[in-house]
Amino acid sequence: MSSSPANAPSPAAPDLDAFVARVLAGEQRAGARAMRLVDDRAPVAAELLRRLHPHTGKALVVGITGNPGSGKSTLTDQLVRAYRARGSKVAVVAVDPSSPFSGGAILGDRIRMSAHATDPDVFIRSVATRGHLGGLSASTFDVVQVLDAMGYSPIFLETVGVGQDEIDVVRVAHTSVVVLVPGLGDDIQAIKAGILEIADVFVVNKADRDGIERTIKDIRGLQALAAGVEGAWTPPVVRTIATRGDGVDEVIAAVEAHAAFAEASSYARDRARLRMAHVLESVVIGRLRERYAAALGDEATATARLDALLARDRDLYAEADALLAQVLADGARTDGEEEA
Ligand SMILES: Nc1nc2c(ncn2[C@@H]2O[C@H](COP(=O)(O)OP(=O)(O)OP(=O)(O)O)[C@@H](O)[C@H]2O)c(=O)[nH]1
Ligand SMILES: [Mg+2]
Repeated sequence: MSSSPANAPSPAAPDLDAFVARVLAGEQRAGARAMRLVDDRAPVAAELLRRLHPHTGKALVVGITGNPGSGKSTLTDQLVRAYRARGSKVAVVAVDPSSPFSGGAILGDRIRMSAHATDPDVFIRSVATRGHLGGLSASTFDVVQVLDAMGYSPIFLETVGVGQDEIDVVRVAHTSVVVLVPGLGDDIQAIKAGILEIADVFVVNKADRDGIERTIKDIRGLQALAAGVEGAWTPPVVRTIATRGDGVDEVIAAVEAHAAFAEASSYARDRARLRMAHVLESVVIGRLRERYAAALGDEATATARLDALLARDRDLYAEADALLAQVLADGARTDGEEEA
């Protein structure tokens, strides 16, 4: 897996040039193909991403996180509508950490079935866990890179839940919107579990339901508890009724205020650096994992290795060093091939 076979089909340089140009021109079919290549970890994917990278960093990437059914897709749909009305090219990446399907329809469904599905300036894509040894944040980042290079902005990342996987994915975003609903004590527990750390904007959706004041009070209470850092951003709390589009303009104002703050403040630059460190680490670890899996060998070889370790026939640390040496040697060889 790690060493791309020398005879693997990969577009010749002129083809790749033309292909990259089509992606950069924002052609949807070329973009979709680029994402598939990246998804399948095709031999050409690394070179493709390398060429797109200088053209990225322009998009506003907005994470939309929250418990199942909180209204993320409904809100995203409204945000897409509002940005389309301003003439922006908008992308939605639906991330489902629990789904084994890639490019699947699970989360994207509600948006895909909406009016935007036929709009050529709206790109909708799903990302799932299948086969992504680099983890979800690395694969999400790759998809975002392609969309960014294609000229989409904003790019919305819709993620289910508030667990560690989701928090990792949300780190790819510049601005994270956490969607809560009234009357869920568990929601507040989830906030304590780490969402406070990532929320740049709180949306309390379903404001047409009872208990909204209580939920807002709970969020404020948690914010007061969290030690205020000098120069830090205090996440605004916006109430919405996503089904009616109520409060959507306020969400956009809050998101853009955060983005402007992020541009200007050193605190935000530190956070951006942390985010980049996280992404860099995910990409490196992902590549190492792939090479490690290849070095471990097929199932029979791996089983024999592990049994030898279990029987103490082989030394664990010597085995680890040998595997590491092989991983690094494979890496050197693969890099050589890619440049050839
Ligand atoms: N009453 C009310 N219902 C809403 C509101 N926003 C969304 N809903 C409804 O809540 C349900 C779930 O909305 P979705 O947008 O699919 O929620 P989601 O967070 O994307 O759900 P998952 O993707 O399954 O996690 C739908 O039936 C919506 O119509 C709101 O502001 N008020
Ligand atoms: Mg949804």
